[in-house]
Amino acid sequence: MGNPIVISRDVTGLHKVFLYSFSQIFGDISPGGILYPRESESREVRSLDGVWNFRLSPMDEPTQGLTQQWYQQELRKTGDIVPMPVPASYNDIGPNVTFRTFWGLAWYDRTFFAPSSWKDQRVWVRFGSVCYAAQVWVNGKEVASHEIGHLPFSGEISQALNYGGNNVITVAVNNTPDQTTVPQGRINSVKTSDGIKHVLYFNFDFFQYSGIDRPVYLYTTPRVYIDDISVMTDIENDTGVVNFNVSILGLSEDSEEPSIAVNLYDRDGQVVAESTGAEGVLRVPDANLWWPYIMHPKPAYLYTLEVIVNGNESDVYRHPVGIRTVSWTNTSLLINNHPFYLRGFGRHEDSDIRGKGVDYSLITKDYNLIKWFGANGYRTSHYPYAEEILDFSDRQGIMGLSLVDDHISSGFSDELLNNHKTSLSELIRRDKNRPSVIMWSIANEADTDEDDAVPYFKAYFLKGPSYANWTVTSMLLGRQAQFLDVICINEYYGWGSTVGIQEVVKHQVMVDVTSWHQLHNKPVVVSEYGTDTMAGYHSVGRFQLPSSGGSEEYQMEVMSQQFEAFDEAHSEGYLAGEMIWNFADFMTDQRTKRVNGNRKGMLTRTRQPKASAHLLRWRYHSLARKLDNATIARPADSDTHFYVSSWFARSPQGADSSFHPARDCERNTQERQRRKGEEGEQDFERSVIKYSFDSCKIRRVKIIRHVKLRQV
Ligand code: GCB
Repeated sequence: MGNPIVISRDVTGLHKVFLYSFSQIFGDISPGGILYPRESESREVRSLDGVWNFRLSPMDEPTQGLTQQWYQQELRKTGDIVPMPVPASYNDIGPNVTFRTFWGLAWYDRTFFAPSSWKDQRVWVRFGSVCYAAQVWVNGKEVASHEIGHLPFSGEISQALNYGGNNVITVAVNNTPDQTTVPQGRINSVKTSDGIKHVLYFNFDFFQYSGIDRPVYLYTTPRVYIDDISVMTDIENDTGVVNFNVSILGLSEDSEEPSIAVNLYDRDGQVVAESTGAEGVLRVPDANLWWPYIMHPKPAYLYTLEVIVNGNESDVYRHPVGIRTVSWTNTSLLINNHPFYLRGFGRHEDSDIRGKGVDYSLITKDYNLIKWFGANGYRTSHYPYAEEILDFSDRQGIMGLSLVDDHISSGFSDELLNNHKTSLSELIRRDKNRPSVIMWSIANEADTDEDDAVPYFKAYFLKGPSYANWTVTSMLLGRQAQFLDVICINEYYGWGSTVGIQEVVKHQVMVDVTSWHQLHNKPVVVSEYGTDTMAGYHSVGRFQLPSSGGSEEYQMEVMSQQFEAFDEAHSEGYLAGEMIWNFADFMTDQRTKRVNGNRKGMLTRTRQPKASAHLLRWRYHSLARKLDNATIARPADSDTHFYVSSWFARSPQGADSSFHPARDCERNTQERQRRKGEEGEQDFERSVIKYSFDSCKIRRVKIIRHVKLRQV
């Protein structure tokens, strides 16, 4: 099932999922289904991936392709074309900087054959994503359009096809941002010796790759077809419960009333439950639940839901289903009623040459590495990831905080709100059935301090579909955090303006996490922390000369400080996870603070480990052993003098005998309880705030606001 929705809270404080009608649960979800194309007895799927023809619009006449109707003929007849791989971002494929920095309309086309056997069916084209906006023609007829990248769209092309012959598909891609697009951006003007130059500007920290970056499929369905399937799962003792809802489209007055059969198969192809009708409940005794990686010896168990529609024609669609629940208390996250601690990363879809283009070799390598680290989740920062990537998460048990395109910084207009809501609603429509998706995250580091932000996010929260999480970075969020279920904070102590002062880390992290929890009585996840680090740059560590920012040693030292704070906050009971920024180095715009991209990765952009990768691996493995009771082997190369976790040996040999459960944490807790007892709850909070105010001047404004917000 997709993301659980809190509808009620019981007196124990455990937030439970109750099943209401699907429309209530999914709120303003975008209409119509967007099922992934899958072959079956009634459906054919053909990939249109490969090498397409490509040309950019002239910079001085960006709309030329539209005014001259390039889509009415093959692109090669309109001017010079170059080959362009699909899926891939076009920016780093071209021979020159024009491709890299281009903004405006880019044009693609290719031909394909449509067999005569398709004539009696419906034929569709489906794009996994086009960044940012797309218009699609087949043989000169417009068949689809879509705005907002990183999300799929489809269009029926039955009426436009030349059956038994060749067809031309043309796509115009527009990557021009403004203050109402999601994410926001603008075109800046710069005076140069050749006159005014118009350049793309984004105020977020990743390269805005453009183009047809995810797979393109043609697929067929019968005329009466399964348009969408929604599942919500629950657990009653040992019984797995699968609530399903099927929507069928294409019925005409002459259509026979279709009958619907729904079967659930286990991994061995045995039917374990069956039902009929468009809505119903399947019960699976002794169900194999979907568990995250490492939390269970058989993680990521997937059943197959088969839907068969019989009428004048029949349609069959098979959908993977993981049976699991996600819930949360005011301190923790739970999966299948067991508390879990998120240990993972912020990531990017990013690699050289292909940009954000889907690449199975890269995806497979990345998941091998995620598991090598012993991570159990990640945040799909800062946009919805490819379905092909999330399939790996579903199949391997890697939990995900699924982010809508979340860089909304300011200029909170109605149009922006509309686009933002559409994007979240399309994301939920796409991923609602994925067991690996455990939260929806809707904004990253928005300017929540602006007055316009309050009504903006209020409207977003009240009318939009449900979600569970909002990522924020500073104390300024206070007014909006009341609407959230889980609070994620980004913090960069020991970096940014405190680079070189790593002593600030532990204390400030505790202050942030504690204050957020106390202010809203909700679980807190640290969704970003980290330092830029040049692989191969070393400075001597803290036990000899001071290490300096940017070195591999410094990155480990800051991490080590963060780990101590995380363990302390976790032992207090309200830190529900930690996600380092970033899994791997990634490309950004050219900026003064970026040396060929962002270097906060544990891995280089080519996925080679920095020293920190080993430190993180030690930590995640030791957390898995302690918190998930996992029997995974301790990493062999575990000789470290860094703080890894309170359950990990500090001895250079890392011998197993020194594996001591939660001793430090308990001591810390006792000390804090003693302090609370002496000072009283209120005083304790105030002293925390005052202390941070004194010890770190940078936080002064934020802390003052924090105090004010508490009075709101
Ligand atoms: C952040 C942003 C992330 C940046 C990161 C950094 O807070 O959420 O997009 O890449 O900082 O490295 O500056």
